[in-house]
Amino acid sequence: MSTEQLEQRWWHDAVVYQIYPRSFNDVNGDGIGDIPGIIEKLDYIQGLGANVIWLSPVYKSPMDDNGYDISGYREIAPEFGTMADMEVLLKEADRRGIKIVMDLVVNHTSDEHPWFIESKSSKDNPKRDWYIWKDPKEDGSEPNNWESFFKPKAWTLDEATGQYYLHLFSNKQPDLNWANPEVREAIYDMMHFWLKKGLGGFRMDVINMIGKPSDFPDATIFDSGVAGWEHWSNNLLAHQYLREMHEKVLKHYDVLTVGETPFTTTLDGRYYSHPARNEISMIFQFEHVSIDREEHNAVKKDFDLVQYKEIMSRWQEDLYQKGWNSLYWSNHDQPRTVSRYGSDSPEYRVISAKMLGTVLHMMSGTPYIYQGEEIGMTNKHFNNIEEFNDLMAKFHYQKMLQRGISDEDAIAFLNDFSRDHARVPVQWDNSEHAGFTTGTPWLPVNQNYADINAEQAINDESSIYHHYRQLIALRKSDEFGKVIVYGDHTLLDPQDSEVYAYIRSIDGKSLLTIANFSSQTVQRTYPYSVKQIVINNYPGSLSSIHNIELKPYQALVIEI
Ligand code: TEU
Ligand code: CA
Repeated sequence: MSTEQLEQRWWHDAVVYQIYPRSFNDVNGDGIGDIPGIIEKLDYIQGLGANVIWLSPVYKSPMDDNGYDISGYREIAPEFGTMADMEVLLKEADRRGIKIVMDLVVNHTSDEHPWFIESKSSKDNPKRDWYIWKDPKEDGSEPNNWESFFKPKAWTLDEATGQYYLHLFSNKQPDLNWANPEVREAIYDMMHFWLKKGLGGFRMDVINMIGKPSDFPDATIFDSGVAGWEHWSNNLLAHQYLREMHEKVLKHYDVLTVGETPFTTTLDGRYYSHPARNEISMIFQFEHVSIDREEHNAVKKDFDLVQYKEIMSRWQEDLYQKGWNSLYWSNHDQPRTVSRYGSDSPEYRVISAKMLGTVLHMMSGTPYIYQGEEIGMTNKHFNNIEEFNDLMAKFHYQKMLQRGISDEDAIAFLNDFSRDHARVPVQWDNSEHAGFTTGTPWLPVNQNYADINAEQAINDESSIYHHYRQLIALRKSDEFGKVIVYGDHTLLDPQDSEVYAYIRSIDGKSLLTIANFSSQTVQRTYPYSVKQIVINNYPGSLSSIHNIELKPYQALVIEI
């Protein structure tokens, strides 16, 4: 198929930088990152070359889940700033050619949202049906056996009215009832409110979970850690609501929409992102961030490059001309990229972080960079459960102990996978608290900030930051932009467990990416002639790849 068949959209060659506001940059010294702090760093993001910012939630919230529990959709949380600050951010970003994508968290609200307060107040309140209320079973127990991501059960009893309400996340995050058209209208209205301010789009939190089957059947699958998912993820209702949302809201704006969608296959990916289906631009799939852990049994598995390549290639190929991919190594829910997939040892941190960036940024789709990834920030060591902040870490810890896992093993598992790793403040310079705040940071900084910080990275031409800058520039370049954005994808040597090599091609132009995921020097042969080396994370040049020696974590992009 040719590119002509896929209508070109502005977000096809966009590069997104994700900001988790609480941990990004604090200007008023209260220890919490804020919107003025983001404005202060817009030049930094522009310097990197990203042209979209995805802002994790900044709305009014009691912060049970750091803003993913919203109590006012049209208000800014005071700790982050004011609506006036938000408008300045939009304006200042726009001046730099950067669009702002906000988080849309509408599977649930906070239990402190006025809608829920009304809904809870009595069984005949007009907003009762805005949330999902059910009578107990005859024995008084929960209406069904669904589990929650953050609690043992997905239902909490309201003593006053004698009914349970549904929450797929914490009990402070009640699920909205999307079956009620008034709820949907209220959400669409709110989306117009923000889009009219000039927003570049939305990242839609767990948007594949908004459809709940009306009979609320018991779960039948119990191996994922969240019983019930086969009923509430990716069902036809979710697609129907998204198509309605497109019709009533999205089609009136030229925006980027990305759905966060755990439990998805590439087929689901097509249904969400094929332009002709009028749903959303792209989704975040979870297959590749699930391969090194089994959350249900709290088991860490070895990273298997062969499996990783199989997953990524399948997404590249199955969505080619049939949808659109998002590309990410990390976000605010995942450990740090270089610690997880590369090496955070002093010897290999920089080189392996560049390798990982290269592999991702040469693929087809829209790349997302998580704050700090571009300077190779690493996981932090947490000594005990008190040092973790995230409600999910605390819940998993309890769950692990109940299953007979030792404190030591539970802490080790969290040190590999806790969401807190991503939420440790960004390291800006080598002053106290890494320049994140002049006060006391809400979550202590990683002590390696003297070596790893943005100021150092900007001043060092050979830093990860400058490598990312070059990768982004390639995607935007006349010479290679088209093949990077629209080329087809061919995986080489699927069984090679050390080297990831793939070719992107279009209109007779081809780029070969070769990346050594191991800390060994390896020999490989590729039957192509070298036109030019496009980028290389090691110095030096080469003229042939017929017998090439790949250094530890070496990554090259070659025009062939
Ligand atoms: O995450 C949804 C989700 O599936 C997570 O619980 C995921 O399983 C976990 O974070 C993986 O480590 C979204 C947001 O990204 C997350 O921050 C919120 O806590 C959650 O929704 C509830 O809004
Ligand atoms: Ca602040």
